[in-house]
Amino acid sequence: MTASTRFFTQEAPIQYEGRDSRNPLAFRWYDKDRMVLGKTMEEQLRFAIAYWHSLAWPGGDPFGGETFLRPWMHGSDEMAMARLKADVGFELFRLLDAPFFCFHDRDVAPEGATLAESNRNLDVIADVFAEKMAREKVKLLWGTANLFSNRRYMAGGATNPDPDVFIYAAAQVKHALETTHRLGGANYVLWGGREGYETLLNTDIGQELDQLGRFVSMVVEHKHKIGFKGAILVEPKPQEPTKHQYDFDVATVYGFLERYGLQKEVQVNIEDNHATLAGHTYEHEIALACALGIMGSLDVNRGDRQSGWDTDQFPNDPTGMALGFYHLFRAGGFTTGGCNFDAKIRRQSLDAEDLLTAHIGGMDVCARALLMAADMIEDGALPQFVEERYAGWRKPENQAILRGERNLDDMAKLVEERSINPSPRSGRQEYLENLVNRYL
Ligand code: XUL
Ligand code: CO
Repeated sequence: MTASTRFFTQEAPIQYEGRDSRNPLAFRWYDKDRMVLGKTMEEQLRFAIAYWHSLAWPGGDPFGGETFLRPWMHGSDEMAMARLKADVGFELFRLLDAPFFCFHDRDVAPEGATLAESNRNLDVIADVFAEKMAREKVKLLWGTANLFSNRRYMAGGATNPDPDVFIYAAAQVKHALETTHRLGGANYVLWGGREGYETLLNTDIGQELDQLGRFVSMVVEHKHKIGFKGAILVEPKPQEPTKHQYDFDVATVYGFLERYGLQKEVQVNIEDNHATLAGHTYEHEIALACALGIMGSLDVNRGDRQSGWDTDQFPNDPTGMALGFYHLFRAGGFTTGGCNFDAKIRRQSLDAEDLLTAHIGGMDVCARALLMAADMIEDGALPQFVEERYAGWRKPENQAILRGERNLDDMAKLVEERSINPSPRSGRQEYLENLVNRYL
């Protein structure tokens, strides 16, 4: 343990104690070496801790300021504070035995007066990270750039009406991508918090989409230029902070990627609370991304049924998670991606221990969901039902339709020739729901 932190009273890493354990600082489901679907739980779930929520958020809300009073947020030497934050961060990763973490450039090092100064600050902390990562065996799931906090980005980064802001944002992303590459990051994320609009009265949507298309293309070009092997991920969200965001949901992102020829280069980072804000479920977004071949990574969290905003709470619904995991792991699970806790403790959760219990609970929810999803997959009744439901499409004469070898005239002929008069079959939804309940 780094003696300087003295933040956590817990010293030994959290252990798996099994489902009957009453110890709040123990895993009840996450047994990292347990084999599930051919890999260990640790390899399947690839947990990451989000620097911004757990280390850089002071506990404010729109009506009240800081509640946490973290020692590393109160000091005049900003770089010394950034180092202390890194000490506490890596202590948190060690205690949770988390294999990965994620960060925004501005969470980890202070913004300077110029981009060059900000880059230098980030480089210093990236060196600190590199050393700690080697020592603690922690890896970087993804890095990203904060293009939303500074007032220069109030009208967007890539989609700003002022080309100078676009240029500044692109230069900032270049450095964040290179830093991610230097630290061996498995992915690089683009979340367009302010790539949207507040009012159409002052916005040229077509122009802004073209700017965003060029921006993402430049990121992809640079990735290849520097030899970054990780995936570039766009994170969909329908709104907040802007009234409307261009990366609304998985379907919208796919349309955007196709339009700019990026569908083979870019995947998605899907967040539960963003899915619900878009009027979908996590399950829907994951299944669609798998079907479209753009499933990248997950931000695991949850919203609140009554609140219409991004509450970013730690997940606590294993069943909902299992339904999403079922699609993800049926499609083979993660390659570069993982489960990133883009989740924050509530602002009254003041104690260091609250950070631990929140993650322990979230990791257990994901582990339990993985076990359920594995049962659903291995038992085979669900996939088999779907397979049989579409069996008619496997027949060569019907495959020919999908291959574009038949037209509407052929359809009319076929109805005559085959005396087609379809008789509907039950979708058996209640049977399937009861089936899912068996795996819980
Ligand atoms: C915001 C959000 C971001 C991204 C990274 O809602 O999810 O933290 O995950 O910029
Ligand atoms: Co997120």
